[in-house]
Amino acid sequence: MNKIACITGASSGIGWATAKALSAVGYQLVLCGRRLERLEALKKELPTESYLLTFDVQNRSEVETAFQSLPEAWKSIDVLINNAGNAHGMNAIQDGDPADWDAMMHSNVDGLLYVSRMVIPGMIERSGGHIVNLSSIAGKQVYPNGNVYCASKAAVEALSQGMRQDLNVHGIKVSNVAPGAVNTDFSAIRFKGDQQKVDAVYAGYEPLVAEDIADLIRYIITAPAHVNIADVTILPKAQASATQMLRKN
Ligand code: 8X3
Repeated sequence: MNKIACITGASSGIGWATAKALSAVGYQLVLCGRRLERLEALKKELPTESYLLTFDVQNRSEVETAFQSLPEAWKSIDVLINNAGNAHGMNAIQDGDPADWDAMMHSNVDGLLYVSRMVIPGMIERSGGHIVNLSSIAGKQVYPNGNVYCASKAAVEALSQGMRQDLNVHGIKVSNVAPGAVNTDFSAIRFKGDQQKVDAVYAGYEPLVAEDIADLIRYIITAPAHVNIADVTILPKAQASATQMLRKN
């Protein structure tokens, strides 16, 4: 029987590309997102079977109801990719919009916890599994005006370590993936559609694309059973740190 991987935030970007990469190597997929029509479009592109769950990771009761509704054949999740999350706004701390703070902390931190809490008990029962948490270079290095986004990803870093420690005894691998600049709709969401700001983020160098992260995730979860790729930072060649980018005009 094929292994089952569950991907949150599958309706776009890294989640979408990861679904394609894992399906291509035979995984059946539980695809999670808020937009059913996007998940349906993705399902049509995949060579393996998938099951769709629509919910908002920020809403704990929606998360619980969605996972409780999984048919028996889809309950045995082998791999969980905690990908859902985003940045909202980029301001000095005194100018930050508390609604943006809530959105980042609720999706990037609380959402990851709610989903993990629904999936981990089954992994423990089956004495195995693999959780991949999508962090960011922002979780390792704070940068000006990144404040709350950086804090939310620093929390993901801590949770990856904590999960690895608590789940080690149950034979569950936990991996942390920290990308730098990836050209998805990340910046369009962060800057609320301000195209000038979006273009400035990716100007003058070749950023990563979602498929680069998907390739890495595929590698991480198909590594030999005795290997755990615990923590990877993945950057464009032009990027040396959260704030240092080699740009050419
Ligand atoms: C995305 C990378 O550098 O914009 O998490 O924070 S960065």
